[in-house]
Amino acid sequence: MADDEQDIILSELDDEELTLQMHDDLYDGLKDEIMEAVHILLGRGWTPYDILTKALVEGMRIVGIDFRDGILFVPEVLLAANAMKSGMGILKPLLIETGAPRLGRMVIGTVKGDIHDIGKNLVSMMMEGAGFEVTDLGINNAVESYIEAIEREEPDILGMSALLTTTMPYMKVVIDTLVEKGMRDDYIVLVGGAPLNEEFGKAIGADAYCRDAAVAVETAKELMARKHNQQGTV
Ligand code: B1M
Repeated sequence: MADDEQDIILSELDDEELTLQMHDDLYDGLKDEIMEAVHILLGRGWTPYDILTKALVEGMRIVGIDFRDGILFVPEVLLAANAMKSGMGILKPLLIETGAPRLGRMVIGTVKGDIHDIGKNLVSMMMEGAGFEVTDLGINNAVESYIEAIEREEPDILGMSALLTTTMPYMKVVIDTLVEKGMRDDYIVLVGGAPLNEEFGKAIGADAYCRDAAVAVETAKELMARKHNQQGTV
């Protein structure tokens, strides 16, 4: 594949071919090619959201399948993740510069034991683009880190991400601690990540499970509106 690829001129591919090529390039961890292709699609009038979902997220989904099946290993997936992040880096300012009115504040982080951050970063970007102020705590957050951040930032929303079946139960540790401290009702708690589902979200006492970044934005807006209505501020 590498020999053929040297001859491919990305700008000469049509949209569909280019999208498929991006899936391949992400798979191969080709950061420069991903960045070039993102610029080409932007130049062709693609929205940042379409580039994210159709080219980058879809490419990472394919990587995930081969990682699961033992065809790809951690070093290769890390390269793919870096290529994905470089593409996201170009799109981030475009997703954020919407001039949307401030809707509220969010603190978000990946839970303890978990270093996956691509999905969380996507949620942060989309939330910022929708008008939320976001404090991103990064990866591997213990309950103390969440508590310290929400006491400092006083957000409306606490978001937690987990990508491993072994780390998702930690979300309950955080929520239980909020309950113990009498702080649970002060925040909207949203959770997300590939292994979660709605039932899990309910079982651990979150306000909502968000399937993807777009759902996170919609859910956040809806629950913020409900909160304002309850407080009689809207
Ligand atoms: Co990991 N990994 N990984 N990995 N990795 C998974 C999650 C896995 C499903 C792969 C597989 O086997 N198919 C599997 C988990 C299996 C399980 O738990 N049942 C797995 C494993 C096993 C591991 C290791 C244990 C591998 C090892 O070391 N042997 C190890 C664990 C490290 C750790 O965390 N302690 C590991 C390591 C890694 C890398 C470092 C190589 C890399 C992470 C790089 C990084 O993130 N910086 C990596 C990657 C890239 C993946 C896959 C391939 C892709 C994840 C991703 O970025 N997806 C993943 C396979 C998969 O998920 N199918 C896999 C793209 C992203 C846009 O989607 O993160 O789902 P996602 O986010 C979505 C939604 O879920 C939602 O919105 C996002 C955007 O739409 N969402 C939220 C996410 N968080 C949210 C928070 C919210 C709301 C919505 O808050 C409100």
